[in-house]
Amino acid sequence: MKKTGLIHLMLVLVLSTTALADKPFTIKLGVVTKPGAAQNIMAEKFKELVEARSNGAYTVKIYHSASIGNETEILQQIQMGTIHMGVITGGPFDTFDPVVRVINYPFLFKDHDQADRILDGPLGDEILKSLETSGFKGLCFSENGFRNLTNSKREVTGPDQVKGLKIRVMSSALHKAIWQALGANPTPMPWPIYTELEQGVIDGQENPLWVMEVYKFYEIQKYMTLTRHVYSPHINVASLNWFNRLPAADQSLIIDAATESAKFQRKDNREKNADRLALLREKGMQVVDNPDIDAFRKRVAGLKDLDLYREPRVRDLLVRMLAAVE
Ligand code: EAX
Repeated sequence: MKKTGLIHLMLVLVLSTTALADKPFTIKLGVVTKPGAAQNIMAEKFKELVEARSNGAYTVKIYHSASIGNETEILQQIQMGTIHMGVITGGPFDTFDPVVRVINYPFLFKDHDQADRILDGPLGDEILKSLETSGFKGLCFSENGFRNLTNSKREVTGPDQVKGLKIRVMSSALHKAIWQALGANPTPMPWPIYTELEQGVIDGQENPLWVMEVYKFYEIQKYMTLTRHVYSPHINVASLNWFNRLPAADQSLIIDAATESAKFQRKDNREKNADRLALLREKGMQVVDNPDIDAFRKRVAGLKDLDLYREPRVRDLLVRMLAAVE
């Protein structure tokens, strides 16, 4: 315990002196996805704004395509301060702070407007603030988007056809529980997963529309169902130790640039969805537009009573979140 504390302090000192001495200072930012992905669009916009506004004081280096590890590993490096920032999906985050499970709750948000209103409001702030307990400065939410099911086996119009499908899920206890409740055989696996889908290690996966396009899942997944079962935000985070030692003006610059980039990215992502759906159909995917959402909802209704939400502060936030979306 003591030793870890000392190493931590040394790291902090190294990081803070470098921040003052080196100009430009290079902000190392990690994303697991590749150029063209939602996370990368967020990261690239952030880079553009920070570099343009800091008068040469900061450059941003984006480590992408899992070059520095999967999302769990990127988060660990951010905790240690060896990577300064990340754009990370909600899934793997919930092992670091179970409060993140509240925003990934199935069928929580009705639409984008509601998601924005809540995540950009006091409840979203509470979640960002909570991340400080695990060493992250939560900056803002950009988006992966509403997640949809794809698979290579059969058309899915309701949960009955999900039964027995081997579905890859993110490394998240919540996502695993959702697919268990739906009758699937969920397999947690880090990103990327093309090879596993191609080789049939898994039958299906679930992600927003951009993923099926950017990662060419239309080549290997014939069936898609617009389940929109989870709204999947990205949490934009910085290493708390690093961030706390920045001058106040630089902190504001980073927060403002991240917030503006998130607004830009969410809009961009949403504007492209109609064309994406058309493209995926054109590429041969068979799409179920209106599955039996009520039946899906019923199967996951008991999730809020699981141990996943047992911790009092997590439960309390879930209860207030569910009330806020009513
Ligand atoms: O953004 O692991 C996942 O399913 C994520 O959604 C992935 O990073 C794609």
